Amino acid sequence: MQKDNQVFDLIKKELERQRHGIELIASENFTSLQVMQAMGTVPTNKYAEGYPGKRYYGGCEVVDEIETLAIDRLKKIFNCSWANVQPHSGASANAAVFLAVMKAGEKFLGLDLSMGGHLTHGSPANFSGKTYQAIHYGVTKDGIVDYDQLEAKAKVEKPKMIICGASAYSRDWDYKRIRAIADEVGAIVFADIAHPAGLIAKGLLNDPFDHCHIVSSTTHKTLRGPRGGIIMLRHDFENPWGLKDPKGNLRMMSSLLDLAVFPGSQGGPLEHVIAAKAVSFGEILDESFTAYGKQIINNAQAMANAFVIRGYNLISNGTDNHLMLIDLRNKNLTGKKAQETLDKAHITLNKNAVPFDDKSPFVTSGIRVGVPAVTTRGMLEAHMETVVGFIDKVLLNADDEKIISETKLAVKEFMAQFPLYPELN
Ligand code: DSN
Repeated sequence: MQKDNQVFDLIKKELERQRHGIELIASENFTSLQVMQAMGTVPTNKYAEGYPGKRYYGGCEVVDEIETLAIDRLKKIFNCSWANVQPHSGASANAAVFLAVMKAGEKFLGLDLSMGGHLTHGSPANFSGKTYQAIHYGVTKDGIVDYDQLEAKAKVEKPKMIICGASAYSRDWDYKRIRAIADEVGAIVFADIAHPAGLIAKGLLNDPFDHCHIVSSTTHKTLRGPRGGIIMLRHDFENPWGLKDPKGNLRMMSSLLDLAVFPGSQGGPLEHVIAAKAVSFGEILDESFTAYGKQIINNAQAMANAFVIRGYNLISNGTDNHLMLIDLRNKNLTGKKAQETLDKAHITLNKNAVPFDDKSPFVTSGIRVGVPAVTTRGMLEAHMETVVGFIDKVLLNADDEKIISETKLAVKEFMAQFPLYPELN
């Protein structure tokens, strides 16, 4: 068969786009070459419904070894007793958690999407908001999770589950306090650590595992693996909520979650992606990943300072993790205009609602800026100053095509210092 140049030319074009641009989308990263290589391999041909040692098809002995290795490595990273590596994405992982724990119409509490939460934490547009009764907590005027509000709502509403975690929140979480609130009302605590997982993995942020009953994550953000999801338990438990499997049997939480992933919400696992997850988990276990995590935090703080010095208004005035949320209203710009203008200069980030935003989610008053990807490319604190300099220049001259196009050239030249996949051409 002839090589499909039409598709491979487009993939090459995307490689060049990634090489020349400054990637600041907080949820993106660059995997190692071996993670990508593992993904493009023969386990993609294999059906393996079920779990290692308990499959519905023959010929699963090798993918059993691959999946077991991925599970063992993941358990080691987070000091867990159980893990499921099959979810195709973070949203799939979260759907499985809901399926395991909640019945349709039951109540849960999550951070409002407009305050930094995630679609799967109860947005009316998502299964979580359509199938279950979502109650939301928010952040204070200072941009910090409003734990008092969370507590008050939990006491009044008595939710079955409390979700902590966010997709646009720059501060660490008080998991201990959330667990204490949950214990008072008898709720399950579910932490979605998709964003900060790589920092938690190396002990650089608070550890959710001892306080939260269930933890999910994506694998492609700060964990720097292939696109995918995972679910973990540090301590398995015979659940005190009387949760039952579809046949009405009481089961351990690990078993309910396994059933909720397969056959509850997914079919055959993507064993080639699980192989790539295993490779990335091996990289995380290496000591060098600690230095990577520390550099992410140092870069985020250097970037936050560089923005503040230039008069930008950071929600919560800074960051503890890999991202920051900037309110652009004092710069007379919307998030949409900022995103579109920066895109022209090959600086990629996303518009984002800020807490108490007066604009629609399609326009927004803010931008979210993250440093995991530029840190992977080798940037250090001093480079953050240069990057913020580019951003500021473009935003101050958002209608000046000449300045934007000059900045695009300067960005390309700057990025040449940080080669991306030099082995590929
Ligand atoms: N889309 C992801 C993010 O950007 O945070 C969340 O799913």
